[in-house]
Amino acid sequence: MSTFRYSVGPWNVHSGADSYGPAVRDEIPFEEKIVRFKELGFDGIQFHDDDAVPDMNNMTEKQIINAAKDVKALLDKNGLEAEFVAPRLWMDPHTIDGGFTSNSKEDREFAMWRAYRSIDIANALGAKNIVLWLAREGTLCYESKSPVENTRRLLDAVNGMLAYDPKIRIMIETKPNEPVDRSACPTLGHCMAISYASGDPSRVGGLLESAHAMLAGLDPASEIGFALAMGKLWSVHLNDQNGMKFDQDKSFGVENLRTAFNQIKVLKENGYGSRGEFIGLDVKVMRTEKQEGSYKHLENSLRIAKALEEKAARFDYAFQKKCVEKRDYEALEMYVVELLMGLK
Ligand code: XUL
Ligand code: MN
Repeated sequence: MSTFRYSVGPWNVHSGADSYGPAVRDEIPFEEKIVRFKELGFDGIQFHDDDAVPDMNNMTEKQIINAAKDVKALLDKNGLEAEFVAPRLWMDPHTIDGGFTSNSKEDREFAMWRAYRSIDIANALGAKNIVLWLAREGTLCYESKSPVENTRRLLDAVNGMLAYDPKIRIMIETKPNEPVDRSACPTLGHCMAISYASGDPSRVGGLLESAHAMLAGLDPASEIGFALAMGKLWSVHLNDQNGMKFDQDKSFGVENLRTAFNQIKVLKENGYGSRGEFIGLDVKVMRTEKQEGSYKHLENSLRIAKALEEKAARFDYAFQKKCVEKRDYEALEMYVVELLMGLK
């Protein structure tokens, strides 16, 4: 029995286009994805603002809210909960140079408009959280922006959102690079600093993505543990990554099984999920997969995560304690590897 509720976003099933080649599979309609997600065993859906309301730039504020209410009805019909809404501040002509940290005042205002609309959409969907993946908040050319001003602008944007709605919570999804070279908020440590400097630290927390931590040269389980210790880990994007290269969004656990185990273990040990948190699986199927394999990465990631939940439940804490007392970490390490190999 799984102790966690799992979530997924519509972008996690996609047609395979990348920077070097076009789509290789057909687009699957949004409604069809929602039904399939439920069948696969997901309980939560994650949204970008324009996943929920596609043509929002050309709609009034009232039209946006009404369109989001239709999506809420679709979720209700399928027994699904909306986990968060994230303003998609990286696709638009207004956000070429970033949103909150853009050098253009007009573009910064556009970013705030999208952030406020995202809060409206979250409220219509019944989601308590806004996610900020700060894709283009940073620099391609280092001297184009001041790192001090970037940080202050980010903080102002967070404070603006907190003031707009007295209940909404903001989770920063940290990432050190890609698509920018140097990001304004690369790790959960930076996120915690923004939280404590904000107008309401109790409503600003973090979302840790495994691959993003690895891109920063950090261990995802330790990043998770750090934010848990602060009481500020409100979501995760579990996936995997082979080293420090482009963001691969591989199925959870397929490259770094022990690290994956330790992410599940630290979440489980600290009661993650007991306050309604979801485990998001931010994974992408390989471009080589055919149409019928469009959901295979989600099935595989769920299977691996649940199998690791079982391994974590069987972890022998008495043996661990003995090893620690004797300072025999070789024995402890061998035990973990044998557990993962099915030899224990
Ligand atoms: C980007 C990433 C995004 C966010 C949501 O690296 O992880 O999918 O999770 O916008
Ligand atoms: Mn993510």
